[in-house]
Amino acid sequence: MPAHSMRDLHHAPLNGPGLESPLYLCAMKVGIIMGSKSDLPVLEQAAEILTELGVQHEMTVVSAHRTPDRMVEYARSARDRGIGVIVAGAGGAAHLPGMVASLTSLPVVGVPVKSSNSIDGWDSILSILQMPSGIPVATVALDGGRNAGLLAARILSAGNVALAERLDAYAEALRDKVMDSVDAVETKGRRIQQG
Ligand code: C2R
Repeated sequence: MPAHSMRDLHHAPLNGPGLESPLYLCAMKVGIIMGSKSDLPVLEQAAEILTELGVQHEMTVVSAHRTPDRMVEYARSARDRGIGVIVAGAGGAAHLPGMVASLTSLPVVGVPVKSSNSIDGWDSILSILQMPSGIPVATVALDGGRNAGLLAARILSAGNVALAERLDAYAEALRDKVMDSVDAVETKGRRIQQG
């Protein structure tokens, strides 16, 4: 088992590895959970953008349906383990994000996953989106792992200037990329017009 395995939550590190590392901008970390290992290609996108932004995170499998006791333990212990936001992804009858949100007052970002048992993703979207009043889940697009990571970082940036600056730089880079494509498309248009 790896040094910081989340298999047994009782022994999970309180503040995660390398909290003091200059690589990390934020003392709090993001907890990324998924209903099944089959969701990994979507949820690892959240881990990737968080790494790019310098936000520490941990990732594991927790299922409301298949491991209900583990889900309760995960959600109840999350705040004390240094987690500030939970990103929860699941497909099909996706009860995991909503159930986790009912067990903790931490913000939960839900990621609907178009899984093999899904009816085009709609079952997952609606079961994560249509939460009863009082228990919010911030739902991103189908398979929107990257935006889930970005939203988690934005939530943490509310009290963190360095992280906010990094998010601004990320948005600026996106804008530059689009402006490069504007030039390329307009040049192509002029060439077509000139025959
Ligand atoms: P398998 O690929 O393991 O059969 O799982 C998972 O998130 C996955 O997308 C198929 C799909 O079932 C989902 N699952 C849930 C929950 N647990 C697993 N929706 C839950 O607790 O909500």
